[in-house]
Amino acid sequence: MGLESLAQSLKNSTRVAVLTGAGISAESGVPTFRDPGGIWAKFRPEELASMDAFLSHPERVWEWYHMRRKTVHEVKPNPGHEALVQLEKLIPEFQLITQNVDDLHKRAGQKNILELHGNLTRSYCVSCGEPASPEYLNQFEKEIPICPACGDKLRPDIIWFGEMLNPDILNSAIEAARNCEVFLVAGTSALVYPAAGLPLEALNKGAQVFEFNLEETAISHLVHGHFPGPCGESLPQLLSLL
Ligand code: BJW
Ligand code: ZN
Repeated sequence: MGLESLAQSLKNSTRVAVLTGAGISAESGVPTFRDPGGIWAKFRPEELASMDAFLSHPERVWEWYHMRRKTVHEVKPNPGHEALVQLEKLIPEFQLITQNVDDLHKRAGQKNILELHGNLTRSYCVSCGEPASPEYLNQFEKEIPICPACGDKLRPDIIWFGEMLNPDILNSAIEAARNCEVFLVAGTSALVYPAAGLPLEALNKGAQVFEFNLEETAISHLVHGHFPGPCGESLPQLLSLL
């Protein structure tokens, strides 16, 4: 199915959900996880994004997160993020579901967002659970941030491998996937679960599912349409047809 047919389906839809991944922020200058040159090209995920890694090398894990916070602070949302903000305004029931932790959807002006994997600007204490403000966290540029309440280590408010997603957020995402008429998937390799199961939930309930990605992914053979190319171009192109 082509972009024009998708635009027609969107015009006839009241319930639309969109799942995004690292690829939508690539054109802003945020490295992806699994592409050549992406974050995982230099480090294995378990070496950084797990509680085991944090317990054995908290300074290395924080160094990585400080570096990423700096990167996202220096970049801006791109036309892909902006097209989704415009799409939200046209659809009565619109749900954006993101795996990204970079805050760029919010900064672009997106309203209805479910952040499945947390957010780089947030942190909380490993002992007392107290969250720290982004302003407090910003005082730390290299070292391990310390909880202002109890003095133990803060950790990023990010879902690491082997950790449960927030059940309320995940359930809302599953509900949106099951209830929508059209489900768009943009810039994700669709390898990491449970997020990668959402397009399958949508398909099972009879939604039309479309993918925007540079490459074929784990779900490309299942979807109703695959739009190749950078989503900073393809998503605005879709918007121009609405
Ligand atoms: C473009 C583009 C452009 C580029 N335009 N496109 C075996 C089977 C099933 C599940 C498991 C399993 N073994 C283990 C698991 C569970 C595990 C999992 O799924 N692992 C898989 C790798 C197999 N999942 C979990 O652990 C989750 N928790 C869980 O399951 O809890 C229950 C449980 C508890 C206890 C024990 C077992 C289970 C938690 C997952 C949390 C994921 N967190 C991460 C890291 C956070 C760290 C951080 O960000 O700081 O989240 S992983 C990392 O991957 C990050 C991302 O959100 C996530 C998804 O990546 P994404 O966004 O798809 O990026 P890429 O790089 O993979 O892809 C980019 C895509 O964009 C590519 O396709 C490009 O082509 C494309 N692209 N430029 C368009 N311009
Ligand atoms: Zn504390």
